[in-house]
Amino acid sequence: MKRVNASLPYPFEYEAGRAALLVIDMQNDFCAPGGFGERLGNDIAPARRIIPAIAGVLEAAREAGLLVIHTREGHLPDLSDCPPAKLERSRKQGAGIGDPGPMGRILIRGERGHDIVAELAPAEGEPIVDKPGKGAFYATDLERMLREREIEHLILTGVTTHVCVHTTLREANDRGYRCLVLEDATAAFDPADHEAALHMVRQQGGIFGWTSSSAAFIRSLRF
Ligand code: TIU
Repeated sequence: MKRVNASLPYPFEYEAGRAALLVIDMQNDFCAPGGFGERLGNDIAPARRIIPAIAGVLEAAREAGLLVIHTREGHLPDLSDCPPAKLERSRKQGAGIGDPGPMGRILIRGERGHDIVAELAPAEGEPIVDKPGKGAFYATDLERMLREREIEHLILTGVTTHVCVHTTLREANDRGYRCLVLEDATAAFDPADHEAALHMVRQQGGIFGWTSSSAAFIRSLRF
């Protein structure tokens, strides 16, 4: 059993063979200029800043043989998997899903904006879960994938802490997974949203799970 001593609200224990690292939506659409995130009116700098921390966690996780799963938010080219409500709001905000942008059509599968940033490119064999929503469980094979591999613990990284990371965390928590959110390997466009989201994880004795630094998690993997 491995143990993250410095996690909050108390030490997080896990078995490496039953843990998976989730890298959530580290796509050009959220991390690069002209993508969905920036066009929604956000500063994408916080999303870019966590790339090195995630790269460090990825390296340690791969070395330890943890299952690594990447997710991407996006829609089919014909928008048939995009709820009208989501589409309407994106258009009102000037970030119309499917509209042309500097990296191809916004938030559409197969376009450059939809790609994971080069620094965090998935390694051969690492599953990529394409999701139409904020949560990684809704309308995807993620749960089957995790059950097949008898995964019980999830380590969450990526963007944005209060939207796709939190939705995935809540979906996972209700399914019985024990979740650790890495504080410096997740980001929101507004740091206040990031801090609030982390607070919500660990309040009430860890109502949704645990949080720790990525260094504390990496230390736990190596000992
Ligand atoms: N991946 C993800 O968080 N999608 C979002 O739309 N996030 C926002 O904060 N808008």
